[in-house]
Amino acid sequence: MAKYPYRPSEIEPKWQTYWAQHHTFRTPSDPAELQAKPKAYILDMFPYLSGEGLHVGHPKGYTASDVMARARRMQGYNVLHPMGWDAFGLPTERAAERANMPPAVITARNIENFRRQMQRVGFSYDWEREISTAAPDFYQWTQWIFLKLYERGLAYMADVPVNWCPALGTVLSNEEVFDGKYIETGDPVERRLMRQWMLRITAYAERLIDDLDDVDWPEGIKEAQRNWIGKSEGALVEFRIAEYGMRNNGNTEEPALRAPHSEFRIFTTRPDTLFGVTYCVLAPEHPLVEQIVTDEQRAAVLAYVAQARQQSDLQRTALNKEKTGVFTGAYAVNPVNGEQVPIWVADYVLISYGTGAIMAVPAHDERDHEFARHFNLPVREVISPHPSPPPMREGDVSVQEAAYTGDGICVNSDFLNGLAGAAARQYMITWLEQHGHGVRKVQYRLRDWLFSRQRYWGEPFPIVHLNDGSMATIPVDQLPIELPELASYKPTTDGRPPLARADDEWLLVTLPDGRVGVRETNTMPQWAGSCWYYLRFVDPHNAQAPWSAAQEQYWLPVDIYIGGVEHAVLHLLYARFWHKVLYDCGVVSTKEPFQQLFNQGLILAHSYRDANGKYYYPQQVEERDGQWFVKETDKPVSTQLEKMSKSRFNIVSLDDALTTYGADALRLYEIFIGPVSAGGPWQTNGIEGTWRFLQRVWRLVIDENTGQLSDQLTDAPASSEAMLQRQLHKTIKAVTEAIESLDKMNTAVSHLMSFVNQVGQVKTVPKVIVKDFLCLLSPFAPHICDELWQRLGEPGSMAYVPWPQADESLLSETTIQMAVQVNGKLRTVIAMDADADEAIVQQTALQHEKVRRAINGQSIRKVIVAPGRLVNFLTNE
Ligand code: ANZ
Repeated sequence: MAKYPYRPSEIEPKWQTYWAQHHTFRTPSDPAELQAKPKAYILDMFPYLSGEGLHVGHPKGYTASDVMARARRMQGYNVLHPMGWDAFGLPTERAAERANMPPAVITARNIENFRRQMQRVGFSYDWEREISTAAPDFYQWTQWIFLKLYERGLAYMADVPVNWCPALGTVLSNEEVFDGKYIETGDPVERRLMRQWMLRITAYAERLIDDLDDVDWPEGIKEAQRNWIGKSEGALVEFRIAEYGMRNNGNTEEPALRAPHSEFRIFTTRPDTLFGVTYCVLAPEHPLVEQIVTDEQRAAVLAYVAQARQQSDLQRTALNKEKTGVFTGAYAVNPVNGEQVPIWVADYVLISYGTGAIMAVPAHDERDHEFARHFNLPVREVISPHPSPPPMREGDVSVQEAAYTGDGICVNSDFLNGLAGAAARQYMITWLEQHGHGVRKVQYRLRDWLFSRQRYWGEPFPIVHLNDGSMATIPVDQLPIELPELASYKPTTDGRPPLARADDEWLLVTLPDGRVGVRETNTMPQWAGSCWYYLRFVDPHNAQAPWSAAQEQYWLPVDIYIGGVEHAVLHLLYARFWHKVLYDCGVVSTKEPFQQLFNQGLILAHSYRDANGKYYYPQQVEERDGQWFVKETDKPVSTQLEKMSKSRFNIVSLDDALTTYGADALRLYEIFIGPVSAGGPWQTNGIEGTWRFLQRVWRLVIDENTGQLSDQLTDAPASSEAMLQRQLHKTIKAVTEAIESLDKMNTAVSHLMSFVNQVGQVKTVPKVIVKDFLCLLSPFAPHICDELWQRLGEPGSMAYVPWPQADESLLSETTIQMAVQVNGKLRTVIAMDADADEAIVQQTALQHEKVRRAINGQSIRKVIVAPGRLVNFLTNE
């Protein structure tokens, strides 16, 4: 047994303490220091707190950003790499409810645990800048920003149909609801009309789309944002309600309509189809329904409206759902030809979009077509796919059978006949405007943001309701409005916020001018703090202002923002909105907050599930002849790779992995698993591999028997080992490029491993070469590198040692072509460096799309490499 082996359990706490005591990662803030260097603001999406702490899936993104931050410091940048806590919100409050403790106490405990875990992994955060969104000195400024929104007319109260979640006792935003359920818990959501705070995000819809062009984000995320905002261009068209007397070709027997509104407006993206309207539809909630419904139809219509209210928008608008609806008995007049068309009520028209009413063109809209077929309403073709007058061509489908939704030539359309597409739409809009029947309209799917919650654990609003019914703002110098202590934090079933139970001392306010009122008792949603936390990091202890202009101008925008793809819409859209408002207020200097966005992939783990869907822990199951069984009951179970979660019993504990292998092995493995954006399965033998690699690195420098420097090391110049020197410079180049790409950081680890293999082939190793190698390894495995650096006689941490530069003259140019086979079958040919070792060859081959497709997720049983010629992957087919 070696007496002085690699012992992460000793080295890692030692260097973590050293970094803390020496403020190694303190962010420069003094103007001269800032001026002297370029900046890199590298930010992780801060976690929302949970009682479970972190599992091995979480550090994937955190490690990638930490490697980047550490490399940037060595490359001569001023680096801002902070961490904080998304501490308000439902998850914490629910945990507090379960534990029967005040949310503040649970929050403090969770923060301790998260911080302890992150420090154990050795992330180079500047802990002196740690923030929590639930701390009064933070949310004071959240309230301050709310006042800015309010002053600009971007925050208002309104009676709105809300998503009310009975299980949570609160309303939720549109973005938080999918398929009629709260996205986090699956609790059902119903529609209610409530008076709530709204933020006018729709006023920024256009800019939220346009400015996406200026940021360096994954195209998929940009697209998700564009779709969420959902810009449509078209027209608002006015339809008059036909007089009862004029209906049915002039039967004057019936009474005249007494409706106060005798017209309604519809939104359409296809004004070119107006001559094809054969009926109109109002949403069940449309206020006109009750006024126009005829006596014969009233009972049927009211029954239909009542049942439609029970269903979510998604259920109602599903394309394949059988269409339902009821005729109101009333008719509308088509403004282009004076024709009278029946008005129906149907749930496929949503009250929340457009005007809540449509003109139906069954010949050219699929949903209208289905509806018309179902209720035997006429279908009139007004767009022809072919330029010359229809006889139909072979293979054509008549619009009686299926809607034709494409562009084409207008037919049966009076003055539009012969026009096509955009030109026809423009012509019609102009016609409508000239005749006073409609206007051009850009419509967004985006709704204003429902910004209040009936929960305790959130920011109080800095608003007072005065006795005369008006509202007033709390003066800025009285912020923060702190959350009061309550006997019970529980939500209510009637929507009365818990803060309404606070004592009068908190509730009743006398403003400086003597006016009195009651505080707003709703709280802000969890998204509020995360909308601007990245700004507070630039100047977190400022008591006079949310941040100083100088710090903001230096650090913003965030250069690299790393986090999960689940934030594609919500957080990123909300934060961009606030940022733009702050930009308009002149308090931030950039239009966009996050220049480059990066999504890390998920780390998956095997889960075990029986036929009833019940999950088992890995310890409860065993494999026999390739089949998995529950040990105790012999029940067969299936195994699959899934996202780690408590409910799937497949969490791999971060603390356990750290205890067994140490932080450096874990960090290396998190990166090694695959491209940062791809994720992959967690495998114990994988982390064992990086752990053994670090042992080899250790032995490269330390003689395990004596604890002294290895005899192999010499003080000779690098050129004394020409091959190794060349190899080093290739590694410098490859690792530098891999870090720069961020996504392909995993390849850096293989290059580092391959370099250590090369060292194994030489007798003596110049210390200068080892030192450069440690520089390259240190962002990934900082503890062992600092330790070896010190043992090599260098002072302090490596955190700011200049990054090595590759000497181009030492980079060999020889490349060779290698064949790549999967199970003996040629898949591709790759160009490789002539002295690349097996690990690099394999890694490079596996990056290839064709190879990956051929392997198709199967595990690799064996790899055969014929140096300089071919590599063959054998899988468990
Ligand atoms: C007539 C028409 C003819 C339409 C045609 C489409 C095709 P986007 O692109 O999503 O904005 N619509 C309008 N308001 C609606 C509502 N509240 N609920 C359900 N559907 C509604 O879609 C706009 C189109 O969706 C509008 O254009 C309208 O149908 C429908 F050949 O008007 B269209």
